[in-house]
Amino acid sequence: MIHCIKTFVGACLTCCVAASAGPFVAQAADKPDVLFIAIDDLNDWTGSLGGHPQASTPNLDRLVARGALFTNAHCVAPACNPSRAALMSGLRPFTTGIYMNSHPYGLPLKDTLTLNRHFMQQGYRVLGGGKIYHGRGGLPDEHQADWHEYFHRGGDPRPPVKSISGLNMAHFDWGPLDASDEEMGDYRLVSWAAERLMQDHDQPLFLAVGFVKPHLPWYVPRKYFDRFPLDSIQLPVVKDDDLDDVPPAGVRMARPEGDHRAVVSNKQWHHAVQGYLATNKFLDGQIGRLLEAIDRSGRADRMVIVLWSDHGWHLGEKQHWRKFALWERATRAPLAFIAPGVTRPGTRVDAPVDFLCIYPTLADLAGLPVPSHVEGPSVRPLLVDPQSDWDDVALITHGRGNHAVRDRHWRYIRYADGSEELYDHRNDPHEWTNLANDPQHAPVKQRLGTAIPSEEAPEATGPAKSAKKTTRAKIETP
Ligand SMILES: [Ca+2]
Ligand SMILES: [Ca+2]
Repeated sequence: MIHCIKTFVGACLTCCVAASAGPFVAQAADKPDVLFIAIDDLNDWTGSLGGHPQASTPNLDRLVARGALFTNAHCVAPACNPSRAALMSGLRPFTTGIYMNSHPYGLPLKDTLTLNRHFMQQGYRVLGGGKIYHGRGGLPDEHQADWHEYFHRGGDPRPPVKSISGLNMAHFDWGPLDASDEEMGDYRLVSWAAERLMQDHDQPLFLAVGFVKPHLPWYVPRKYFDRFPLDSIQLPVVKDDDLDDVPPAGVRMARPEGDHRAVVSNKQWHHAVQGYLATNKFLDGQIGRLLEAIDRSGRADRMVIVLWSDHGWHLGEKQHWRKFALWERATRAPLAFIAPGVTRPGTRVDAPVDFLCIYPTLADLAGLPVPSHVEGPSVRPLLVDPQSDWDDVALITHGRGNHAVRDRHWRYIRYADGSEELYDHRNDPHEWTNLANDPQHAPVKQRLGTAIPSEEAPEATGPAKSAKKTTRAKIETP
């Protein structure tokens, strides 16, 4: 294994040095292809992360088992736009000002060497499809030239009624479709990606495949709902008075009088869990098709793969739904790297990381320089040896001034008004008991608090929408 690692790294370093001296194409054969798999709104309800006992994701589990799965990985921000903007730019929300879905990324990142720009500059053929950055209206003007090709997957079939659940809450809805897999946007996305994997390219590939499911609405073909009969559905484990020890800033994020009251009073909780499990099962089938394409392409042994989902998702834990919060279920999400010659199959990494590690790690694994602006660390040491010393923590930001810090055992939350939560995951995996006011844990808060910034950029503005003057979660529209 050591020999393999040296050979792979050596080849990359050689081509990196050579690339600066002449046309890149001559060295392209030495660079690995990169397959960048983005998933929208998939929390830890996968077979491999075990967030729900009925989660069934055998294809995803098979893919991540080929390399290193991070079991304590967290988004940088628990919302689509700021999570993706941070991951793709290498910059935290409090550096760019992109804190919320309402803060546009186009102009603020106009001059930033984003991940796809970096790979393009380094001689990669950069292809994207589906949802990579946030936004359904196409790419912002400032980012049009950042992809050699971009595939827009189109929409998904709709049910004949406005709201299957009866909640009438826009796309906060779920139910079976009388439609085929082939009619789904993510099916077309995989077909496109498979074609590109089969083609010959005279440059190494950076292929970004952005699945839109399991984002709401949870409408997928009926067979996936049938797979999870309603009378078998297990609700998440919750504690009725869980919010009693959460400070008001946290309760405002949970907003129990909103989604949760609507779901419970309309007897939709089981239906919603069924809908999420079914949509995850549909997604998993598409990951299976992508996996087949990878293997058919003959590229697998020269391909670095990263798989991630942009944040977690609550389904009633802390009387909260959706993302937009700083607890474990909203921030924990799948992250896996498969890097031939570096990772070993079946590796599980328990060290805490956040998705700011993705940019530098991919650059590192491809033998590219890591741009100096990038704020996260490469996790290569953990890929080589999951037991490596790792002092870093995961830092999650939700709105200006609100942060969570996660290490191996603890989650520390500090809101903009200074109020706090502290949870010990060694004996409180559901984060039920807030220990922030227990004086004996002051040193833990002090230690984790050093990760929280003392200065934060103002909220970004742009031509499309102006930034909202609040950090409240309730302003979000997913
Ligand atoms: Ca998302
Ligand atoms: Ca509690």
